[in-house]
Amino acid sequence: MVFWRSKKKSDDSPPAQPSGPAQQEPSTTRESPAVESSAPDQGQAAATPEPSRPEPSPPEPAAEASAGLFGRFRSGLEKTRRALNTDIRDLFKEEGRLVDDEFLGELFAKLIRTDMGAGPAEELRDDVAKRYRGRKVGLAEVLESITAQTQAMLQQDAAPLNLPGKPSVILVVGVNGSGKTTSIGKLSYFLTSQGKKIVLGAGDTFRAAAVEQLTIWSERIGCDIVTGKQGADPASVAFQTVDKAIEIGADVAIIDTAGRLQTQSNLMQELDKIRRVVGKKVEDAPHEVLLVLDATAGQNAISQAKGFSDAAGCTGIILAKLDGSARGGVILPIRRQFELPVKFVGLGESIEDIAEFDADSFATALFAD
Ligand SMILES: Nc1nc2c(ncn2[C@@H]2O[C@H](COP(=O)(O)OP(=O)(O)O)[C@@H](O)[C@H]2O)c(=O)[nH]1
Ligand SMILES: [Mg+2]
Repeated sequence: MVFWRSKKKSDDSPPAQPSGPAQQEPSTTRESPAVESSAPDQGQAAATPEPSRPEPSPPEPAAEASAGLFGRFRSGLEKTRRALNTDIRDLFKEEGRLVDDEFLGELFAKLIRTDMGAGPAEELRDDVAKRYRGRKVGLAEVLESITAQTQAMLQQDAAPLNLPGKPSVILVVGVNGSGKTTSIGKLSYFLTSQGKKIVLGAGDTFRAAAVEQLTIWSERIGCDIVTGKQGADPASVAFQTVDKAIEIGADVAIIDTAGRLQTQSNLMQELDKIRRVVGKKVEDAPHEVLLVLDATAGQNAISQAKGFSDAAGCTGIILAKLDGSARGGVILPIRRQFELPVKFVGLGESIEDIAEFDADSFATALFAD
């Protein structure tokens, strides 16, 4: 049975869950009950009044917005930034340093510790070599060169969320513990503050705690949520969520899903079913399939992205937990190895700790003091 509710805003914090690198998926296999081809049961719909939503904030002037973004990346990337800066500064004990093989080798070793991978670290090193080999350089010059090169490497076409109509449907996928539910909470807040009306769908029906967690987010944001009982068919919850979004004229339906690995074929079929079901309700839905990757998982995040981007038809990445470790360099191979744009980055556990990705501000923040 699927039901929905509108919640008043409250100041409860979302439940903290143990964080950690990509926890293993439950190995249990699940049989999803067939989706009823008939229209969903609307009998459970409670006639609660519409929740109040925060007033949309006025748009910021572009310059201010990008300065704000830089500041947020800067503090979110604190751990990576500190490690990098301390490491690179260590190379400059003396006033300047001769750029020779020894220096270049040391620089490479420092860069690679951020999990950026050998390819990007080589490119950054080679760029410094090309510009400065045989010369004595200062820290500032090297940082400037690395920043510019990183900006170029992170560049992507503008990738705003594709929200073509009312409702647009966003499906959120990824392995267990990557940050899906938290990212949905933060993304919903972000969209709500742009004046959008959101409905959440608690499609992770595998664990009761996941439903509770998303419900608390919905209460904080003041948006509607559709939930099912534990073990309910996620496709049915997804269907009802989209139905609810249509009914109340919501702009965006965001559907949470249980954690899965791209190798679990039964769970990947379940995702297919969710896609089919929402596609029947709204043309071209889901409009976005966002893959949430855990930046603290380093190289694991990369192999996950590889598998998922094909298997689940992903349209973009949310790179969560960039604040959580000194491995923020992982964004470089993620940008490089996948066609998928990074749409958002997660910079903490608070409701505002999500930001639209911007290559220039991000790279500048990464190497900033
Ligand atoms: N520091 C930090 N923690 C995060 C972030 N996103 C999620 N988390 C934490 O990671 C853990 C797992 O998140 P959750 O959203 O439940 O993951 P899910 O299983 O993919 O839905 C929770 O403890 C979250 O608070 C982030 O951007 N930064
Ligand atoms: Mg979850």
